[in-house]
Amino acid sequence: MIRRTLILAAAASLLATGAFAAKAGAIDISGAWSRPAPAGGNGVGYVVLANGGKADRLVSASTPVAGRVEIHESMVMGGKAMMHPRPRGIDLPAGKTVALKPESYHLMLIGLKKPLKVGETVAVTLKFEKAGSVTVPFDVRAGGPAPTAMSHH
Ligand SMILES: [Cu+2]
Repeated sequence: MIRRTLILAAAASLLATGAFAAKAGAIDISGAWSRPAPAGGNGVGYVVLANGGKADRLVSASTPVAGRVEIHESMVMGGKAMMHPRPRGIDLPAGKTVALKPESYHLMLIGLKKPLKVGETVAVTLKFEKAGSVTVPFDVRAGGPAPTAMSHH
């Protein structure tokens, strides 16, 4: 009885934090999620990258469900929410964890070929300079802080 309770608790905590974790070299990839978005619009992607190895870089990403994926950074400048493309990607310092999250770094899925619906997963391939490529399922869910003036954030 106690054991079953523990297993259920473990399963529940996995669900709460994102059940999927992947690895590319020494980089632990977890908590990948996206938001619902209509076909023809832009989607977002958030994920936590914990680099247990040498300095690396997230250089690009791609997905079959969008025309292309850009790496962006959101910031507030002069009271306005802005976002900037990061064409060189995101540095992943040795031993550090970098989170792509609302109001910060994010993936932008440009030109969705189909709607992203809550409960589905989107396969996104992340490409690292040294660790190579890995395809990660992003859970589509509502939530997080309310979108900013940039409606897709
Ligand atoms: Cu963006």
